[in-house]
Amino acid sequence: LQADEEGSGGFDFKQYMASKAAAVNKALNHALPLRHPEQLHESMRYSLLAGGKRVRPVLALAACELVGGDEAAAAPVACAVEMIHAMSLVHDDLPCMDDDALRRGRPANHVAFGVSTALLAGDALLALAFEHVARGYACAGGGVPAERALRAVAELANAVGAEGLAGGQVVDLTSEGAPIDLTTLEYIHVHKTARLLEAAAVCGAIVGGGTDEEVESIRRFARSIGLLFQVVDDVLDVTRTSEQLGKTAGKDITADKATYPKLMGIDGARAYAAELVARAEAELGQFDAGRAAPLRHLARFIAYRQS
Ligand code: GRG
Repeated sequence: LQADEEGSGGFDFKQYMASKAAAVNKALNHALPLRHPEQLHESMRYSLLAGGKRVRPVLALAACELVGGDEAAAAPVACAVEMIHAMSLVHDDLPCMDDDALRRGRPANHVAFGVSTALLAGDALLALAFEHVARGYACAGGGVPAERALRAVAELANAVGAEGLAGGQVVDLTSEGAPIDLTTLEYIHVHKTARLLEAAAVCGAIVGGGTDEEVESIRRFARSIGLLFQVVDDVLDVTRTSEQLGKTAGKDITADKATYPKLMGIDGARAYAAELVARAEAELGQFDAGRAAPLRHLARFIAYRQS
């Protein structure tokens, strides 16, 4: 999508993302020291601490502040969603899943550490995510009542399991090679991508003390930007691939993959992306405009990115 107006309103989104991501990186490094058994911890740290935009933790922090919570209250869930994200990437790259040798421009975890260690590192990161939340909110840490912490744990677990990432992944894997319709494509992206973004924002809003209505509005916002993320990715794939094909005799990387442009046409996919960003922004309408600025800019960043 092309941004029709800058509309930054004096808010420096790049600076906001950079400072939040730096704080998250520090907390993650602290949460996962290198200790015995070193092979396992090195493998966990390799995938948790190397790069990544940290979009999910920033969503958790921003949602918490949007409902009037203190940023510190969201720190445990912000770290947990990134641990879950990291483990899902490690497992996604395994030979029995997508079988990818590269992740974020480096060897995938199983290429660097071997399949058994990568599998266990993923499991251990998932366990650490829940331990980190439980310990972070034990003794009303950060002033978050246990009842809110428990609701956040249930939200996270639901996002990981059969109704979330694992469910989306199985439908993706079992649909491979066969033509799929828009409903199945949407199911895969809602579960594989949008669900964890949604859980990140919802958990931030819960621990921040949002009302049920606020939490559900933030859920709809995050689900829209999760889908938007995927639609824009598919549109960019088409643009990138045709540029590449213009220069070299490269192969179409999307040849055997169902995408929004294939199922809706490129103009249809662009119109859908515009609708999703409008839906996301509409959910923020009920909140204080200043407090909503980070999330409004995050939605625009996802919509208007060029790579
Ligand atoms: C959760 C138990 C359990 C198993 C994992 C493998 C799997 C089940 C699910 C796959 C989930 C997956 C890899 C979804 C893709 C998500 C996605 C859009 C990744 C890219 O996110 P970015 O751009 O990545 O935020 P960075 O590198 O910036 O962190």
